[in-house]
Amino acid sequence: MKTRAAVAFAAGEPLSIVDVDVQGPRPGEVMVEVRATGVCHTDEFTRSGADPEGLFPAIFGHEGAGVVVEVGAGVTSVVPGDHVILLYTPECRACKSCLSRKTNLCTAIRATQGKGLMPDGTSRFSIDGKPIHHYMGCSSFAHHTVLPEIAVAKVRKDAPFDKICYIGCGVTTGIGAVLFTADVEAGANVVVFGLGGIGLNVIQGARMAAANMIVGVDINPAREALGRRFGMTHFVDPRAIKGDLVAHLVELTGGGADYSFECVGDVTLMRQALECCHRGWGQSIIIGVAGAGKEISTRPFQLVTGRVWKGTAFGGARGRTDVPKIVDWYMDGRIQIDELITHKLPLARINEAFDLMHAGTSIRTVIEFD
Ligand code: NAD
Ligand code: 022
Ligand code: ZN
Repeated sequence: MKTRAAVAFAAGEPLSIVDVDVQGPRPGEVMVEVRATGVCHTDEFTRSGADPEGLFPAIFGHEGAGVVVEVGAGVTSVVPGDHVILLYTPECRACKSCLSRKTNLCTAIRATQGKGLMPDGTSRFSIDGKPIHHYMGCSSFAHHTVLPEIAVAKVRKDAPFDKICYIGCGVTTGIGAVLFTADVEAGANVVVFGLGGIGLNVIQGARMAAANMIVGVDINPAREALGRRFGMTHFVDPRAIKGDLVAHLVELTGGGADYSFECVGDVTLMRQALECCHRGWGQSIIIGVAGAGKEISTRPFQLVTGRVWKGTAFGGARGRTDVPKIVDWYMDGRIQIDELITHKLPLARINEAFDLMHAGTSIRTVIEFD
């Protein structure tokens, strides 16, 4: 069948809105009618050409929600009509990683996903018989897309697609980093570097964990008001303080952060985030994705004296298990999403979402399909 999609034909070019051919689901796969998708940083990172692993032509998008319209042979966990959130981190519950209970990084379809292909090594998308790559196993910038069954989380039907699509990446990454990766305890002092689509969700995760101080650090002073609405108790603009940022944060937190989170993707900030942690136990969690080839550094003394450096993908969340719970938290009013969806556009105007991202005026732009 034909479906409308935003196709990236070459690095650095705007996406083209065209009709593409999409094949039905093969065994173990499902076709989803995407109803809404967020536009996130990695989409722009790959579109711009900065991602050395970027493949073209491709259909980007990895923050999607929609309705299952067809299932392939052997699919048992969803049926047509089910509402789902797409998962760039699948959960097979059978690979070594899933069975370990120590990581959410399922390896079942990892090799082909990174190559922009379905697990059988082929693509479901094409134009004039020429294949188009999938992206992060999701390709939510297509009105209809095909995924392995293990890469969709079934969610309740009363949840609005234009809000819960954001649970497909930013919300889960930020809240999950606090609750799953760091396991922040009540009363802890938390420092968050970068108050964008991820950092603001870290802040609300810290509020859920009943943290004591929640210190936000951002060079954009406009982020202070939004941070406070999500539970931030103190704001630091690095450009406004005199002297060393790390010393300032250690002083402010009365000896250092119990937990810090880097939500920018800058290796200098990653070092500062580690070094502002409390001697003996402070943990720093890297969420931001740094450019290819970048390296982090610190003195070994920082770790020898008990600070811990960690990283997290998708907030450590197990997609099919944890994502439906996060949807419930939203529906029960325990987390805020609406305030972070600052812009909405139809697919035809998706390129404006990248402009808004660069201008720093958006937190999230959501594309709604009609
Ligand atoms: P964003 O652009 O919305 O937010 C970044 C924020 O950092 C902005 O508010 C900006 O003003 C601030 N900032 C920039 N430079 C700064 C500096 N030197 N000091 C302090 N603040 C600074 O981006 P986002 O959507 O929140 O994403 C943040 C990062 O998280 C990206 O690198 C993204 O790729 C990554 N990410 C990682 C995962 C994961 O699973 N690990 C998932 C999603 C996103
Ligand atoms: C999502 N991300 C950034 C903004 N939005 C993001 C980027 C990369 C990862 C997670 C989130 C990530 C961390 C670790 C890995 N990835 C490797 C996982 C593994 O090897 O098992 C990652 C993921 C998917 C893809 C590439 C890297 C991909 O599909 N191309 C989860
Ligand atoms: Zn993302």
